[in-house]
Amino acid sequence: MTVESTAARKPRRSAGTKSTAGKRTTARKPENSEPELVQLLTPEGKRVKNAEYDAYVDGITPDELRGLYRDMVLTRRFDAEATSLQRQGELGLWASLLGQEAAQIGSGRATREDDYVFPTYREHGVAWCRGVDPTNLLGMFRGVNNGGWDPNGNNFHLYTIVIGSQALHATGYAMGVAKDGADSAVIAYFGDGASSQGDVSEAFNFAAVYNAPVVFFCQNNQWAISESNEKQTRVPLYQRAQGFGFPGVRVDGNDVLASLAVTRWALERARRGEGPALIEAWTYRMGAHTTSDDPSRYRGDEERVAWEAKDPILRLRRYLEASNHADEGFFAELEAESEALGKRVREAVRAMPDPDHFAIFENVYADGHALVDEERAQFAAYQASFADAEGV
Ligand SMILES: Cc1ncc(C[n+]2csc(CCOP(=O)(O)OP(=O)(O)O)c2C)c(N)n1
Ligand SMILES: [Mg+2]
Repeated sequence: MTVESTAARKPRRSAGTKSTAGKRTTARKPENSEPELVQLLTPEGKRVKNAEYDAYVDGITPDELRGLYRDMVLTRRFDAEATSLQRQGELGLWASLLGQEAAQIGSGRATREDDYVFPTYREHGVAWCRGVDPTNLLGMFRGVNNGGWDPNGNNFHLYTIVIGSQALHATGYAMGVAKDGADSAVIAYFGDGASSQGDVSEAFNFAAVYNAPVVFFCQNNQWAISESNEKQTRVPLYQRAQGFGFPGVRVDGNDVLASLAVTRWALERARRGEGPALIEAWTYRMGAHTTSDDPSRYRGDEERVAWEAKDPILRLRRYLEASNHADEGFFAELEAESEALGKRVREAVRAMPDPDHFAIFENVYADGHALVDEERAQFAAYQASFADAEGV
């Protein structure tokens, strides 16, 4: 083994011992230490003070807190239903958000109606906050359409599978918003793995140089399929922003209040013309990458057990109960509402009509294209060949 490859296997330790001798910096925290993050609600459900971010949630009412709880519970219920539907053969694939509810609901509820959201394929909680009907998220995963909703209907772009590309789309859109003189903001979601894509770095630089009103919201769920985030970066991801010339913050992504507060801060400064910000939401993908993945092949159970203790829904429930903001009636009603949502989703998916086989060729280009015409003709001939076989 070469010296280089040994160094590459232990990047943080060697970088830390060399450059931090005699001085402590947050960039070189030793491996396995707790990351520094903005937290307003502890895993035990205790509200902790934060001089910088309290102001963004100070006026929050018990009703709004119950609303955040409801959002997270219903999103988790919808997600579980979609996983079951995949197991029953009703969906081809599903990418679960289990564990990431607080990061998504907190940030999603921070957006304003005129803001524009660019999601990955896992932002079911953000879609919920934007008012996209959850059943519309499932058409693509059933293979009956290529999207399922009008992006301009809720300012929520279509799910994007090409990792990191939506960071550039969001930045371009935000540059347009600024040119229009509007005071809306744009938010781009992506994962820890996406941070290794060139598109994301390009987006950071364009956004910084053009002072674009875009918030980069990275859900660091610790894994990019089977690659741990140790393989994505030598410094905490939020610190990358500094090199591009804008602020970066790490927030407890399992804390819905902190996620709401930090995202409000970032969106408000973007609206004021103060440019981009990066939020790294520190969270965990509790389930498999998708229903096609088996995480037991690359990670141990201890990790999941440790994160279970930080469950985003449980901690808000503890807080609501301890502060007498919710009673048994509220939780029972929500349980019934969750079951009704599951049933509605199930029935809607099963009732989705199969598309016309030629629909795939529609809307590829606004004005049509010779290559698409050729492919359509080839497919028609292929289909016609079955008609012959049936006649035999
Ligand atoms: C450009 C590109 N490369 C590779 C893939 C395959 N791929 C799909 S998901 C994924 C991992 C993404 O990890 P992360 O950004 O952390 O998001 P997460 O799935 O954890 O939410 C990869 C590599 C892809 N879809 N697009
Ligand atoms: Mg990830």
